[in-house]
Amino acid sequence: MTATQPALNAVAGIPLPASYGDRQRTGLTAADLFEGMAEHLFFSLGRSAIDASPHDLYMALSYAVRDRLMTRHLASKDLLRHQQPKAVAYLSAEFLIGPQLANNLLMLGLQNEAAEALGRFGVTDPEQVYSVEEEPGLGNGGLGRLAACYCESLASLELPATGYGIRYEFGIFDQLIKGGWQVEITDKWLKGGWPWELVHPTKAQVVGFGGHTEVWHDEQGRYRVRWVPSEVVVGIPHDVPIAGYRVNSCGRLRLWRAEATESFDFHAFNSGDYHGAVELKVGCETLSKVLYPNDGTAGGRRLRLMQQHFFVSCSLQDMLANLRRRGIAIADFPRHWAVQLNDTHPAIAVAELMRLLVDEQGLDWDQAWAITNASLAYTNHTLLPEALECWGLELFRSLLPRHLELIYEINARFLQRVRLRHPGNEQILRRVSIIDESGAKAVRMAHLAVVGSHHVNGVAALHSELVQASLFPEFAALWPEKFTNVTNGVTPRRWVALANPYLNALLSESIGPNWPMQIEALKQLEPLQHDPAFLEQWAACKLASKRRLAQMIDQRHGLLVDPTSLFDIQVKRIHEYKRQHLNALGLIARYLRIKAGETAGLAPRTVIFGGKAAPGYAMAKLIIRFINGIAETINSDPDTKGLLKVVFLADFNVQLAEKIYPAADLSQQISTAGLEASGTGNMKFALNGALTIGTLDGANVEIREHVGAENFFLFGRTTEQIASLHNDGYRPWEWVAASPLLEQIFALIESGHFSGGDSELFKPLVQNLVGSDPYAVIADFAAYLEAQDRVDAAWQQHNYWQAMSLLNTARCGFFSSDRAVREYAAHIWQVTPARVEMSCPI
Ligand code: F58
Repeated sequence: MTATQPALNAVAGIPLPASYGDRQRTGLTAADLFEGMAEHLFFSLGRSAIDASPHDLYMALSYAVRDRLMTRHLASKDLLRHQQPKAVAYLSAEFLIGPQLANNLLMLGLQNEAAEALGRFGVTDPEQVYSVEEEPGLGNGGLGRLAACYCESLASLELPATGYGIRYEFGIFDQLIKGGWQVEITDKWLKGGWPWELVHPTKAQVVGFGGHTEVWHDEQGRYRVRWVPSEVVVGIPHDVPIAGYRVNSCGRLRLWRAEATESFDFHAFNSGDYHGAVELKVGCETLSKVLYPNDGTAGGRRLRLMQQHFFVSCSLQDMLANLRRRGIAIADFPRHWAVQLNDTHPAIAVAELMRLLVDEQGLDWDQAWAITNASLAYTNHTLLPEALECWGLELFRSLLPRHLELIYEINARFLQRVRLRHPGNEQILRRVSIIDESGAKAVRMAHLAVVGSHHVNGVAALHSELVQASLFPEFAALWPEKFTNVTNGVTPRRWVALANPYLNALLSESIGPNWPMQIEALKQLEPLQHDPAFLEQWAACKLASKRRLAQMIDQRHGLLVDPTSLFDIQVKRIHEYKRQHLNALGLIARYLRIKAGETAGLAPRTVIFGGKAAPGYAMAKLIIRFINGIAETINSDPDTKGLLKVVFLADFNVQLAEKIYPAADLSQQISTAGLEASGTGNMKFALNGALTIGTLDGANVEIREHVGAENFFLFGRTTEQIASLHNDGYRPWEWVAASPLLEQIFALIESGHFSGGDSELFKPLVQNLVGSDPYAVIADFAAYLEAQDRVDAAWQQHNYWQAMSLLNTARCGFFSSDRAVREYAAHIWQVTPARVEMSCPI
């Protein structure tokens, strides 16, 4: 690569740092990177090259790469200042961005140069340096990872954007497996220093909590309300540059860290409410301490609401300050910011923006409401009732008294509209009200988000239909144009180009090196399904990824697996609706078949699981124990040799995922129909050429449509059939009694065969399945086994399998997050690309 110095001065007009132009800061050759690293080793880290550890080299290279992002970052900011394009504010309580170094090298086109520079420090395998990076686990799963993919696509498509969130000091826990059980360990991702963030204390914002409201009248005699919080907390922004793929622009993730102010609530203190005051003080200090695992337990709910308000308020104030700095009138807020609410976690934005506009800026209600409504849009990610956020009224009032008043006003005006449409229908009013009065009163955040947004979208076609038909039917009737679908997508840069270097090389050679930004080019692979020589290359790529994973399994778990066996993988959060236990029961059936000597037609398999259970979710943790019990029994039984191995890979995270998705032959997407909103792992697997065994759920439906029904192993009841199963009085114990196989499986489990003779251990799981089976595991069991038989049969025909695998990759371009982000941009945000003109080498 030749270094082309960006002509920043001429174009952007920003004052450049004195050292700009220094090759070690901005140059793009291996020699430049080497010099940059040497400088950072010495001056930023105080280390000499001779005794630099892999971590030192990681830090030095990261700083050198960050230098190169800075020119792009500043040029992008400058463009915003001068051209004033509309920008996206993506509000999300979670961003699971994964390791940064290797990804940024890919984005800048510096992978080879970095490898060479590291080579000059004596590093033979760059992975040894890249793998020391602690990834920021600032999310639980799919929702947080989606936010990260969208930030990357926004940057790559040159759409101006800021992702706003929380800089949790402790992210999602690290998972150990001990004695087959999940053990949670605190995630200390910041302990070695994290080189990718820039702190901006001068851009701090102040956020209030508690206290009371007061009425006053302004100079024009207008009725006004002011909120007098009892406690304030300061939000300090930490910015992470988000590189676009081979473009000059650079996006931004702005994460807020909470800091308590000096003062504490003297008023509450003096009035004798010492505990109240101290509690608030402690709460403020711990606001950005820890990410909440999604276990829905009551403990810590107060802190979670505080976290939500904290980052939303900081972010909205930041957007307003940004307009003020640029001399833009408040009325123009919606012309400059498209604010996306990633689920209901930031839904307090509806009330907070109203408060900022009405109370602080003095706008009248209608004007403020028009701005709020024209700015906000809401994405729903779940239909599960337990995941729909509601806040008890008393908790809400004690923390956000002014917001509750505003919500009552918003609700009153909204219900008035509903009343006009449905005169006398009190039932409808009760159903749609933002305040749930059916039991202990509570604020329904999803209703607040729907009322306050101009668009509401689900995340896959089926899910969006269900959002309208079963979750918000009354709202959809009232505002049909508000509801839409944007099927999720994943970035092909991280999930194929970076994660799968073997496939990346083959694709670049066969369809051209620009495929990561021109994903539809994957279609050109289709004719190659008939080319046996190409199919051999295709199979060789897969085998290389499987060998890499096999090595990792050996290193981490001391288990040898055969890379030529069928790699059958289910990785995702552990949850009953995702039905890892259906997979586990299927494994026992396979084991019994092997024990009975009925092995004809069985494909040798390595069945791999991975995923974390919420710490408070006992049944999910028992499912992990169950899988590990089965694994132990099967792996130690000589009869299974060469036919079946089972692995539970501990601590599934982005780093591990990058090794897993490329290595899969079969992807298990087996949730109960109607319950998985979309899934995104399903897309990562398919893009990497895995075939799916799956139900008609979430985005599986669309994956199957794209790849073709003949290249997808479908099974199971549909959403409607699941509903009628339950409506007709589902009695799973009768199904078990009618199936000799299921009887045998449960008898074996109850005998303690998978629990070292302990016949009690899995009782709660067995009782749950046989006694109620809320997720229809038993009802779908026979169909699942039958689909697995089809998998075995297809695996026997090597070329046929490889052709199906190729078609999965070729036809899944639709699931690129670029497509999804373009849909949001065109239909919801109304934002267009803003090109940073500086010559950037590719
Ligand atoms: C996931 N939701 C959906 N929530 O389950 C998945 O189908 C979808 O593909 C994905 O969003 C992206 O749209 C999800 O990950 C959470 O992790 C919540 C975090 C906060 C607590 C409640 C769960």
